[in-house]
Amino acid sequence: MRVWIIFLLCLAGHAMAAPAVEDAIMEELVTEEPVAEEVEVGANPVQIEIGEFDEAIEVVEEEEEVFTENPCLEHHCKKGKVCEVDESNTPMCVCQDPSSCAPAEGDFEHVCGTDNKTYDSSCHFFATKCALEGTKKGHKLHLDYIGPCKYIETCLDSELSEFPLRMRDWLKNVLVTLFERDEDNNLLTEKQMLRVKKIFENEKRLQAGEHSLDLLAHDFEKNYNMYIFPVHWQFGQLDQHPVDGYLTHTELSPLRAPLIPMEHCTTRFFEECDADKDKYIALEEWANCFGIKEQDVDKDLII
Ligand SMILES: [Ca+2]
Ligand SMILES: [Ca+2]
Repeated sequence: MRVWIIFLLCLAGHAMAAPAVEDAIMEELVTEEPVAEEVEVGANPVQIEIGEFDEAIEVVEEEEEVFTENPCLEHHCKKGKVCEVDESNTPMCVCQDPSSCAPAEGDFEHVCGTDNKTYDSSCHFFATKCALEGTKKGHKLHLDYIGPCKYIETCLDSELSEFPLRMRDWLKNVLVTLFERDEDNNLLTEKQMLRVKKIFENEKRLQAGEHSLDLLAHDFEKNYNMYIFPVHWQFGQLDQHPVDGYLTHTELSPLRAPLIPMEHCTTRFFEECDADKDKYIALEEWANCFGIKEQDVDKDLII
């Protein structure tokens, strides 16, 4: 049960820091289109900063040349790749040499691949995956979880059925926490706020904390409607690359990767969630895994 408290904290943290977590894992999917630097037309930020010191002007010109002549500055590569220019000064993304990754500062930076190998950091992992691009092995290799590889107990059937009970409650609590902290209105959209407000104001709401499975099951039955939105919301958070109503292994990573070392049923849960075994979790499959009735699955709830 203690694990779930940590889990809750992490989760609140995760949701708050969603962009950062997603950056780490989702960059794998970022397309290689050049990203324009935000420089105002006619403005030269370097000159403005240096001002009128004569000595500095030469430096300014040098920096300006680097800025205009290095096309890599405006060329974004997905994780595992770095930008290089060819003979005609055209930028291109090439696989990063794992030895050029910053050394890991501790175990917490290690990641475990689906090949059951520990990589020093996600940088090392993605660089290795890049080198295997186009091979069957590379296609199958994913980041499995955060932290060094370790023995993960088999998930028993009885334990598997407990998983959605806690997960649903947790999703609901994350949303309520976001609602409470959202002073600047940038964690949730207005429509989301309205939905969560209803949950927040429901006096019969089970407060965040340690609850027995019986109580969680009872609450789900009693306050079923309260759980519909959080389940849809989490799906929408993950379905981003692309937004298509299906979750790939990589899209699921921001949720799975921190969870697996703490919750040994995570892998099995998401595997079984893909009921038709096509390697994608559709919204209907997702909702069903969390006990949401078919008639309540509504893609318009993903707002
Ligand atoms: Ca998707
Ligand atoms: Ca499926």
